[in-house]
Amino acid sequence: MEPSSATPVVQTTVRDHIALVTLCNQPVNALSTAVRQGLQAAMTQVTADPEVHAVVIVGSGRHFIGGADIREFGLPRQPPSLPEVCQQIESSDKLVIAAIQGSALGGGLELALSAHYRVATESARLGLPEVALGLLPGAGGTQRTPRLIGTEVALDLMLSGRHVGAREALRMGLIDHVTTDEDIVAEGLACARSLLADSTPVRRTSEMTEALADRSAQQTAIDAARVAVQKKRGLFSPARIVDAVQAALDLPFAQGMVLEQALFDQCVASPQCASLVHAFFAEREVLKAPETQAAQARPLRQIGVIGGGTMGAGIAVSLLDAGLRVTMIERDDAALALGQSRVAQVYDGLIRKGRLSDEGKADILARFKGATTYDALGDADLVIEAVFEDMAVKKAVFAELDRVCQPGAVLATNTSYLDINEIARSTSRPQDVVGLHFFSPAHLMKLLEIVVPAQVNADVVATGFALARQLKKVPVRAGVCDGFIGNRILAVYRTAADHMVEDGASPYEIDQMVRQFGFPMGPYEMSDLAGGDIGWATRKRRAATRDPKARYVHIADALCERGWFGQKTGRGWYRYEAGSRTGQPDPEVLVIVDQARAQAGITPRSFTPQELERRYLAAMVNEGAKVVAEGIALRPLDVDVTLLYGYGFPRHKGGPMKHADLVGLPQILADIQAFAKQDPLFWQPAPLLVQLVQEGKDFDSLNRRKSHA
Ligand code: 3H9
Repeated sequence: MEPSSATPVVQTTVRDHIALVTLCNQPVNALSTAVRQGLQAAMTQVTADPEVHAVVIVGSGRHFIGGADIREFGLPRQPPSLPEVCQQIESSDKLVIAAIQGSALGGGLELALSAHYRVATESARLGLPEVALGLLPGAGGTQRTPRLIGTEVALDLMLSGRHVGAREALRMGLIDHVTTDEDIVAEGLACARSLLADSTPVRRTSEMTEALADRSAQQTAIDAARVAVQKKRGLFSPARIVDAVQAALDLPFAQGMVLEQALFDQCVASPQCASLVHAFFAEREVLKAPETQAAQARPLRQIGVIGGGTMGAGIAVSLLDAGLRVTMIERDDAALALGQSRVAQVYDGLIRKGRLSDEGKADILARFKGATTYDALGDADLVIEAVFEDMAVKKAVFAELDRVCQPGAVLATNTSYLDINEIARSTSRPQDVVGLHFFSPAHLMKLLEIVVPAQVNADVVATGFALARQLKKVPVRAGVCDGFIGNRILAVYRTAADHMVEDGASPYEIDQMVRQFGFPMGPYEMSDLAGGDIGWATRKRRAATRDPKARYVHIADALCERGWFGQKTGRGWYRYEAGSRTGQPDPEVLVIVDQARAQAGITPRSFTPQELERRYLAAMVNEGAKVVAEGIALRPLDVDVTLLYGYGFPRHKGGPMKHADLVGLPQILADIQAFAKQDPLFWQPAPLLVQLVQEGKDFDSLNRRKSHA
């Protein structure tokens, strides 16, 4: 079969009266302008060809279609639009079959819903994930899906954005047939032959009425979705999805399409869409660190974990979940037993929730060993150290690793703050030493900072990235400094919050503002959750090197001196009833705050939530700019991904640097300069921020430059 027509991205061949229209736009056959034009031309051609009785649409490569081309959002629109192409497909008098393998997502599924029949391989994944980009399905998805499968299931798909497997899609009525044969072209053609043999008529989704027949049940589902959506604080597109589905129930198809288009346009123009699209590309861009392009990862089979505390155990679970073999090292039998039981507890929790069987747990734990001597690590390909944050302790561990590990083993430290260059230099193999900074709880948190010391080999860094992929984590490359990307920035915005508390805001107001902004919790709730003693230890460590002229707020220390470490002690910034993880504001804390103000000679003033937010965010952005300028983060987007995945920054605001771009850098700089009038030492504008404002540029302009080694 020779390609007979059209553009290179859409190829059409005809055999035995069946036209095979193949999308060839790797990697995911996104519906770019060229693809839409190619499809339009192909459909025009096959519709006019009397030799063609049916059409099969397939995607080449791994996926059917990954959706509209997200890179085209924001560019001037080129005809034909995707709704027009879908309409042309559906209007065809010749049978059109969508034959789906891999992913059929967003506009890809909408295109398939415009076909008259759908067949999918067993492994195919289908979904309408536009909501995750701040959008709604804008190529007829909000109108055709309810007509095909009813409002309840359609709304679930559109509001969750979840991808469903082919079997579930079949049960829903989204597709007509699942094939166990993965040769989708053969299956699509066979399906077409069979439908033609049975003289099956075309079946247009837009004309279907059965799924919406019970209007009252359909309306009930819409009403329930509207209530659920109101609880999704601050998100723009979900309410519009519900409005569009309401139109599917109330209006003729053509009018529903007009409304869908108008609502889609509102979503595309929203800052949330810009932020979510930024997050989508940023989390893919972080994978392209220079070392991953330059070197091959070393193979990983056997991993050592030093330390069975909360962090070590969480790391061990993460590794076990990825199918790796793990040996945990602790200093004695009792500590080892405790570490092993922490790991087992995670799996017992899953068994209690019905998500794991006893046999499943046994299978996992068969790959898990413990030892009290480092000699057990002789065959480890990678060792991750997660012991107490103390340089002498860490160096002692690395001396042992240097002694026992095979040549080429990767030696990683999970330190949050310490100088990894110094740790590396203390070994005879600094080229093998890297930072793998997990976040607690390590088996759940997605972020993994890959910290790159001066002497490390590129393939060791690449191994860190490969490990992250295996663990299903999001890796971000970070340079060595106190706190790397995330904790360094956290220290600064937390300090800004402490200043505001001492100046007159209550910690509860700040937490509320931060939650209102979209974080899951505020800095003081976070401190109570993590344990105030952790920050206290860090502050003590830094005391000797702290600039004596820098403002220092003593309130957190005063709480720690009373033994108020947060949830684990029942008191911290909040009070916790026995067994409760929800804190109540504590009047005694406010008395301590008042005393601190008095001691510092501060007359408290009030802050509006907007003022609190501007200071908090400005501190975050300013330090983010310094981190980028120093090369600690490769680009602003690396800062964004770090804050999104490790610190709860709301995804629909894109990360601090994207947020700053949307607010406008001149505004952020003006704020910092105004704050600097009270405290010029703390509020020193980042030179990079000043430069970008002078040049009229934004942070995103730095994301577009090539990453460099
Ligand atoms: C939509 O459809 C709107 C319509 O309702 C209405 C229109 C009017 N566009 O993830 P991967 C790139 S909105 C452009 O590593 P995988 C991606 O950036 C869309 N580019 O592959 C990456 O580029 P690079 C609704 C896209 O195999 C490369 O492809 N659809 C698109 O692990 C490989 O990506 C979605 O939200 C796109 N649509 O996973 C689905 N998709 O190599 C978004 C991917 O330069 N996509 N790229 O870094 C996905 O979820 C996954 O990519 C998918 C493949 C599951 C398809």
